[in-house]
Amino acid sequence: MARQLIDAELIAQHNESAARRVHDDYETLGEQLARRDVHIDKIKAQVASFALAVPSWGVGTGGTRFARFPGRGEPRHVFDKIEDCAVIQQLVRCTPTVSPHFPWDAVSDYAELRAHAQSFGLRFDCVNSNTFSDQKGQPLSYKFGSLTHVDPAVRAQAVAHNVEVIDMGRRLGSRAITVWVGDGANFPGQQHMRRAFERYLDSARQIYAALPADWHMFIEHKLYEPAFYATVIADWGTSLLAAQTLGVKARCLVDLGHHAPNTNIEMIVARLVHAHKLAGFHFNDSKYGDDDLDSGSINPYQLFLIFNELVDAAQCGALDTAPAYMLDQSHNVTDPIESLMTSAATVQRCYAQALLVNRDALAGHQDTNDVLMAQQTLKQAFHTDVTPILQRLRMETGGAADPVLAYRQSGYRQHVAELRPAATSAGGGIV
Ligand SMILES: [Mn+2]
Repeated sequence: MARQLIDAELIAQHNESAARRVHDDYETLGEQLARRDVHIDKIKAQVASFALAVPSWGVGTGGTRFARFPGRGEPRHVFDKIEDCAVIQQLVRCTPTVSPHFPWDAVSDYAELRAHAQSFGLRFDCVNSNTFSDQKGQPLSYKFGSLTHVDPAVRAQAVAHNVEVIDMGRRLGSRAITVWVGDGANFPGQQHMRRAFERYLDSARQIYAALPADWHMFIEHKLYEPAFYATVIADWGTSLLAAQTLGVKARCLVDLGHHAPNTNIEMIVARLVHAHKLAGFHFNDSKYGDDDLDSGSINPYQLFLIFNELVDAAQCGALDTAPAYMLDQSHNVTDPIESLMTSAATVQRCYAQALLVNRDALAGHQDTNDVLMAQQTLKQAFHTDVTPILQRLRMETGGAADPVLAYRQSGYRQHVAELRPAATSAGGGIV
């Protein structure tokens, strides 16, 4: 039995007060879906197997380049972060894994950390390296790049860090490392663009060579920032080129915020699925750039359309491995636990909605060029409120009908605020 940080009795009472409403709403939705020949219990069963990881850095308050406003009871170290992740999982029941980021989550005893997570029923997802900022005591600086630096000694240091992260991940039971580099140029002429990419490939090959047999290397692209003029791994095309050059264990990770506004991300998904190179996602939302806002807060339809591609690919047998799903957000003005729970449910919601797409009808409309009915077929699924499915699922698995309400009722934040003195300088770790 996993340890529980929120009183199970409180959750039971919370669910009891919601039980009648959820029951009636589920029955009503079931009747609606039955008229479309969709069996609600089958959808619920499919949604039950959906899971996504919470990033360890997500439970701390983020910040911008202007300021960071610390929240109350922020986690002081990775053990506290695991506890906050455990609260999220206890209430939403679709976030059973944590994605750690090094060096911030480095510890002296990885067996102890793994056992700590396991005591809450949590496992570790992809590990993340950091060569985008300098750490105290680090011999060589990444100011002018890491894996692509002109100095071979800096590149060697960056490679060694990634290899070390793989080793830490191996001890934690991870199966993949996500590599994002901020390397690039801020001004024209600063960097020889072709040679910088060749240096990247040379460094990446060394990381790739250190992967255990059953591991993957996820390459995360990002359009701009901190390099404002030219980023070495700027887009999915460069990422795909690198992944294809490195080998079968290398795949492309899509962070939704790492694209220009209005980029058709669902089409990128379709291309990567075609190439058998889709690693997975960092979910977030944005209005202007890499805003790191809560998933679905700005453009939920885009999130739905991404899952529409994923569900179609899965049902066609086009996915050779299941994509890795993770949230990657920065919470500046909300309680991180509340944002992460809401975002997890939002991603889960889009998956459920994508399952409702009438694919036979859609294929028929596509084949007859019935444009209006094709898009209406997608809209019908997107407009369906699947809340009762998500609520019932949570209630059946020990979670809360309304996770944020139950969390607030629990007083967890006030409790940890007393236990955890205010941090003066919590580390970063947002990519
Ligand atoms: Mn990311």
